[in-house]
Amino acid sequence: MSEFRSGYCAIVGRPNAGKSTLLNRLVGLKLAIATHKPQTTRDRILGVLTTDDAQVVLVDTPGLHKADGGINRHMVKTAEQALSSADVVLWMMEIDTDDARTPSKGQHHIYNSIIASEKPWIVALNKVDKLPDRSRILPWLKLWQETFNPPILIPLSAQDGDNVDELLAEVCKLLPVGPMLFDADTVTDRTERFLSAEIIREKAILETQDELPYSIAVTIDTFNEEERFNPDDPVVAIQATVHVERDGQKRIVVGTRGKVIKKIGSRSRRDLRHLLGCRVYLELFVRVTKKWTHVDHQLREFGYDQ
Ligand SMILES: Nc1nc2c(ncn2[C@@H]2O[C@H](COP(=O)(O)OP(=O)(O)OP(=O)(O)O)[C@@H](O)[C@H]2O)c(=O)[nH]1
Ligand SMILES: [Mg+2]
Repeated sequence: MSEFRSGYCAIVGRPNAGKSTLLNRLVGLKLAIATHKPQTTRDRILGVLTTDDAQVVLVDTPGLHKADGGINRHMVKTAEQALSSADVVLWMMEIDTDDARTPSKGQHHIYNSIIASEKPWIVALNKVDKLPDRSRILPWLKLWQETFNPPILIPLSAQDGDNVDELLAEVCKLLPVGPMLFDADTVTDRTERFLSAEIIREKAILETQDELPYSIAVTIDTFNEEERFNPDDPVVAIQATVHVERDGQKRIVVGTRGKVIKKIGSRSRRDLRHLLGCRVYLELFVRVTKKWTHVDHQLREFGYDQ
């Protein structure tokens, strides 16, 4: 029998590549929120996957982008730290057009960080399902092979699950031999409180447009589990605040006659019920917390403390 392997695999890449979607797909649970908006993930999120032969601790990270300070700085630092403490680096990029696109400056920057880290690495070319015909993948593979010469290059679809098992097998081979790092039944290091706030943030992003998503933060004010184990009617009661930076943004999140915030609430409730496994009372408040994305103490208060 082969020896048990375990370790951390950081999933890094440009914003919107599909990192969080892949984490969820591999773990088989929705741990990380994923939206069409770049820069959705703001924190490191672990997803633990235990098989008979290995335990992979997947580390979802914020997209690597040019950071101008504040929340962006926190995001990039978080991703860089995950990369430097990983055993294996999985670099995800997305196929966004039919024709192979020359890797950008941002991609070269990521390549340099990976090489500097001296870790084993794999490149995943995500979103192959977007190609009208699978043979269109060949120019992408050729271009990426010629530009970066990665030791392993795998085309896949995190959304459909195509080739995802093959990727996982390659990651496991690169992990060091070692014992489990987490209990076999652990799936994440994040609390239900954190995951609940993220679900609400996801719905707020999906229900609003343009630049607003970048200004949204969600805090959980109360998380009452008193009735959670009541066999007749288990329920968790949550009060949460959606923070925005300006009055105009508050008006958008609330919507005419509260239409938007109500929609955010009902969509959140559905996912929260799934996460918590019981009925959920959810009360949402919207508050203007001026320029929170750039104010240090506010960032810390919201948990963005890198
Ligand atoms: N067609 C297609 N879409 C995908 C695939 N994987 C992810 N997406 C979509 O791409 C968008 C971004 O996905 P995320 O998983 O949030 O990407 P991310 O890399 O985590 O993004 P950030 O957290 O912003 O860095 C979402 O709308 C996903 O549904 C895929 O395999 N195929
Ligand atoms: Mg993400």
